Amino acid sequence: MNKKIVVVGLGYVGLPLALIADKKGYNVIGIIRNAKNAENINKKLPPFKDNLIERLLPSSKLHATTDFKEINNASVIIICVPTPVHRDYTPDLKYIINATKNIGINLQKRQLVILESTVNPGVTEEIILPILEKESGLKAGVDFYLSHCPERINPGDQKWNVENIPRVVGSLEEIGLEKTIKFYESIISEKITPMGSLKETEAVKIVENSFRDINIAFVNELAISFSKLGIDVKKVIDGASTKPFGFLSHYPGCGVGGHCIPVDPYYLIDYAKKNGFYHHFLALARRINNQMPEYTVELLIKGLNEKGLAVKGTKITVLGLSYKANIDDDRESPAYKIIHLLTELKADLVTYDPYIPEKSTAKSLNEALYKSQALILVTAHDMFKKITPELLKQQAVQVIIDGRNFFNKQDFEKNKLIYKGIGR
Ligand code: SAJ
Repeated sequence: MNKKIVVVGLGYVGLPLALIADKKGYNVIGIIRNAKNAENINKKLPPFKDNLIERLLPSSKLHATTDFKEINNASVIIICVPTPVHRDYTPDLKYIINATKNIGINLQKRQLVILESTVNPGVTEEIILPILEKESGLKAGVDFYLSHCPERINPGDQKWNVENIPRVVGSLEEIGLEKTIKFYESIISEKITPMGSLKETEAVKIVENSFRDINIAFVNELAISFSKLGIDVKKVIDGASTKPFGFLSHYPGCGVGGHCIPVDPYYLIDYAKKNGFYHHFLALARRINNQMPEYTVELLIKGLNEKGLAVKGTKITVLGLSYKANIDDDRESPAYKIIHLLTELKADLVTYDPYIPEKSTAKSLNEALYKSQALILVTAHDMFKKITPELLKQQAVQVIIDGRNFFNKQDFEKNKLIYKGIGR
């Protein structure tokens, strides 16, 4: 295999992959849409916060470009573009289709095309394959190879990264499968598991993330129920976690964000529906998780009422914009749904996320809390641990809505602050 490979899409998935392949001796070309972003990557400027990228980018030989002609003579072409959903939650494959068309136009014999983006079963064979054949005039599985290896990146994870996360791979036929396994075994130190088909491989990733979404929905529903029963759901989940088998803890929160968990189940719901089956359970879990921002705002309204305050005109601080702790990614973040709801209720809003200063209205935590009468914690950034009842009492804060059950409830209640968590 010649050592030239192409990675289409240099985001959370493509850039770590390109850098690991570069580190393992491949000649890596990254193809992206935005020339400015390509320029910045070539200047070794990390496009977002990520330890592996900050570690490997400075010494990498990765070259970023917008020119799909660079596919010429590559042995492997890996598609790592986003797979979002439309506003009606149906799959939005425009990035996949655009990348595939440009690859097809430049495709050559014996090249291996691998999809890493998360898709529902069927996309590789029913969408990608026909476009590649049409644009190239080549035959899949004969003239070129077509495989799927779903990405498993966990943004912000200090332990698991592209180099040490096991992978599953599937292909149209045996030779493509062997080539794909060989490629991933040359860059990843963990097990590469072959699946029996492309659809099985696509289904693995959707099942992984749907599993997480339904488990989060389960504890979110428990939180709403237990808050009426006077039971602290966090303590119950911690208690259940002492069981060494048959239980995997998830925790309730003010919403489920990110570009994976709240999105991926819709791909399966949509595809199964088109094939005669409706996933009531997956759809219900999505509805439960999607209503957590509203539930959180209702908690705030109740908390303010206990102090005779209305939302309208009250200074309220929203802490955290990113979708999960200690990262700067705010895609699908519940923060924006909460901000929208509070804006509609005419709150005097201030927002602060130390990882996303450019979208925060306050420049510091102190500025964000200044003269604020209530706060909603949306993202459990470590740096918010410095928020104590004493700090809040120096301001005018009387109500705390803890959207991630992050604070010590007793501490706040002991200081006569109104504390409401999610299910506690
Ligand atoms: N969340 C909860 N309760 C939980 C766990 C998460 O409310 O118990 C919320 C988070 O606050 C966040 C959203 O769900 O808003 C997603 O959180 P996440 O930890 O699942 O983070 P992601 O979206 O980065 O998920 C990634 C996924 N990786 C890939 O899709 C390749 C997912 O498969 C991993 O399981 C997950 O990381 C992980 O385990 O951290």
